[in-house]
Amino acid sequence: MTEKTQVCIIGAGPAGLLLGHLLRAEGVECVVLERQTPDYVLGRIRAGVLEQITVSLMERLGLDGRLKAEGLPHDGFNLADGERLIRIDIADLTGQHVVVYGQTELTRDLMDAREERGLEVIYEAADVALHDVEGDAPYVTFTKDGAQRRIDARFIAGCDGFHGPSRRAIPAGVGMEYEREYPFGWLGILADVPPCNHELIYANHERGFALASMRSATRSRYYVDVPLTEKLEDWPDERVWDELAIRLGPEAAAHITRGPSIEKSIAPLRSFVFAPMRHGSLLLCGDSAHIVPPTGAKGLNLAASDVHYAAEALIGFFKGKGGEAIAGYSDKALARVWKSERFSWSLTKLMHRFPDDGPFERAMQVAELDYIASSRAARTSIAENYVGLPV
Ligand code: RFL
Ligand code: PHB
Repeated sequence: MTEKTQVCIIGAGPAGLLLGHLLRAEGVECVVLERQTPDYVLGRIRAGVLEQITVSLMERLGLDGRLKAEGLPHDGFNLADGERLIRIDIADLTGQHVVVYGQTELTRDLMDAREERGLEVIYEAADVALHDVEGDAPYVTFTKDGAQRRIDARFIAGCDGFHGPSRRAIPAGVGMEYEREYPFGWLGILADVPPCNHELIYANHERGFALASMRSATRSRYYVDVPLTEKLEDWPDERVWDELAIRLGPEAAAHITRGPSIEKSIAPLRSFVFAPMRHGSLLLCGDSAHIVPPTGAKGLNLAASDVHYAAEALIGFFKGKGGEAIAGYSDKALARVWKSERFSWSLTKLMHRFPDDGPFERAMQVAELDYIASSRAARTSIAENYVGLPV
């Protein structure tokens, strides 16, 4: 069976669904192909902090009702180092704020609007493969319910995450991969207990990194960094709570409410960029083109800014601007990607104890934290990166 559309989007994570809705809102035809079921996609607990770009795309779509009602605006966050707590007052320093609203909820809002907005998403699409991406008549083949299908399109948007097939459809030698792996992962737990603080706390402790985050006034999300060799079985809930209480410092520890985890997982940390983000008729968006370590809360927000540029390019193309609209996509997206990569990498280096670090590296961390604590300029630099650089 062969179908025809203007844009075939691969992946129905936040990038794919956002792009699909933005294109449909401007009358561009598209189909989204997703390997997993909707429940599986919603079961992945990931990002929690939204920048203004992500909020404004939801506003533009008129899908921000629940986000406005249930999202928690945060005017600041904290860096903890042993017993001291350095507050980054992002509202005072930048005049902006971030919104704590889970990626799961954002994805659910986009999923729920599919029918009303006429966005076709084919879930459980197996063996997705991209063809002829270099020319102007690319197509995608896949299997659904045992039947082979084909979608012809003018463009393909690769929104299929780090492990998806889109980036791999670009011939070797065309692009360049920049990569840095970190010698630890984040072990995260989600629990239905009130958060220990009304703002996020990123902690650098001699036993390792910890983050206190939340999803609501009654649901907390916490992380500790662990060596990559560690197994989840070795981390019963009590061990995680004990470690959090030490690493987050005495003030936070006094307010931690313990409870059974409803999700627990270990995610490796990586910095990765693939450039360029377009090859012929294939545009890459989100994690398919780049990964940041979660320390800066940038991954989902970068996916949103890519989608902003990709929607502008594709809508421009179909509204008569032609190839010129598409030509600038990669450079525009990458300019913002590299700045977020830098911020995520530098905050990761500042807040984690690396196995090879000696007293000198630790002294550099202490000096930098002292500088941040004493300099409004230093705090402004962190705050403006945290709320998100201009699009
Ligand atoms: P996704 O969400 O991975 O979605 C890709 C989709 O493509 C599908 N797919 C395929 N579909 C069809 N055929 C195939 N062969 C396919 N292969 C894959 C997948 O099933 C999936 O549905 O990528 P997208 O849309 O680019 O979104 C990126 C974000 O998910 C990611 O950057 C963030 O979650 C990163 N991240 C955070 N970002 C933030 O902005 N703020 C945060 O606070 C934050 N915290 C985090 C995070 C990521 C984490 N982990 C687990 C990696 C915390 C953690 C722990
Ligand atoms: C989260 O709540 O999951 C979260 C918050 C901030 C980060 C990373 C993850 O930097």
